[in-house]
Amino acid sequence: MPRVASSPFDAWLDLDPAVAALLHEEVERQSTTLQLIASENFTSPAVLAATGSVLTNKYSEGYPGRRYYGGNRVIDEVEDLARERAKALFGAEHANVQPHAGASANVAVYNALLEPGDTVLAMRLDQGGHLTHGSPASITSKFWRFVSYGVTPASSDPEGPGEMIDFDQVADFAKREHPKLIVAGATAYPRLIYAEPFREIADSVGARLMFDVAHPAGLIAGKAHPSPVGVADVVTLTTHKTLRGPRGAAILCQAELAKTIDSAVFPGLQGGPLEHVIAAKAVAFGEAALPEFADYAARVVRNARALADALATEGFRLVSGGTDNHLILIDLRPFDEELTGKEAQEVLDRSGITLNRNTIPDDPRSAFVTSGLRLGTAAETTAGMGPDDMVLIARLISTTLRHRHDEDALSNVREAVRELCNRFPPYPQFTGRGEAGFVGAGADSGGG
Ligand code: DSN
Repeated sequence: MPRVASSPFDAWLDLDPAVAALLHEEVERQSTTLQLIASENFTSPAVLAATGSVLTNKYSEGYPGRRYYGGNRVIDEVEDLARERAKALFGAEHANVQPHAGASANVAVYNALLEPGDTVLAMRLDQGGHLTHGSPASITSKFWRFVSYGVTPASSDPEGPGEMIDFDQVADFAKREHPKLIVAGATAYPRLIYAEPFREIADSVGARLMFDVAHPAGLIAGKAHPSPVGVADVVTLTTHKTLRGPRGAAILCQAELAKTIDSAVFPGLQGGPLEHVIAAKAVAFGEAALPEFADYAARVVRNARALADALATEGFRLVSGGTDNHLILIDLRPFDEELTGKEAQEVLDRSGITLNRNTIPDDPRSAFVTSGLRLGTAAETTAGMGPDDMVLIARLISTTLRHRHDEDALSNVREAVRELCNRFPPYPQFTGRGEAGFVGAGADSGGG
């Protein structure tokens, strides 16, 4: 494996060459293939450094000022900094930065606000929701009684393409089922979700409102999307998607719920917090408060629109007709009735285009096979790509899928992908290729 002078892996190459080699391979993969998974991003060197720090050595069960172990003076400052930055960034009264993942954050909120068997109204997985929004495959459905809402049917009417959250259904189900909690938010819904209509429905039936902004958290922080903080009772978010931080999550709430939420996270659900990740969350919250992050969030949305338009031009049907956020959901059936999401994902992987298969609303195929693809622009926008690059990406996706049995065509696409990625290296400091700089700080290419 080539040694790169500036690679942070060099320091311990001789300590564990096997793992060092794998890290090197993954840097190469991320740098030479297109990262279009809607829930991924490229974090900054500062986020990486905090994640790989000595804070991983420390046990700190409890909260700042109330720990069960000694030696937490520095850790308390780290966690306080993360909490204060999260509160300032989102305008929240209270922040809990300990959840290890979005799934744990959601379960902690249910644990805080519900008794076993209580009714929750949330979006169904195949309609765009999340496993923890009550999927039968998730532990959440074993402890609480979930009723699911979905999106309106697809329509060919250009004035109203359909596949938007069905608020009549939300209101009807709320009236009929008397949920104690309504959950807003999604993982595969390309449209803006306002909190206010959910608040109105929740108030009409005396329910609490939780808004899961795992996906658009960075768009909200960057003011490209409106914030549900202050409208919803509780907001859960992940820190590693559009927010561009380390893998993890946080919960925001009003002061009156602070103690209940904190106790539900620890000791209710988790043990020792990952303070190295909490330090990296603090870094990410700090970066997201900078003016250039607002520019980044706007560029993510602009790129998603450009990619959506270009994919439509290539003949793909887009669920809901387009996008308002960072993600796009393709219904592959009109493009090619035989082509499943699974096969499309696999052949695109061979072309160097990384995305994920996804169910589409009322998908006739299973969640393992699917009829859809989900794409997002958060990562490649961080790398500096712009709208013209999105047009090229749409063409490369279309070429790959149309010529998926033609090895020469696939290898031409792979080469074009490599050339495109070479122009936008996410981690030049690790590969020695391209100009080293702060990832994501630059404006997009403005074109080609
Ligand atoms: N796995 C996440 C996503 O890709 O959206 C949701 O948990």
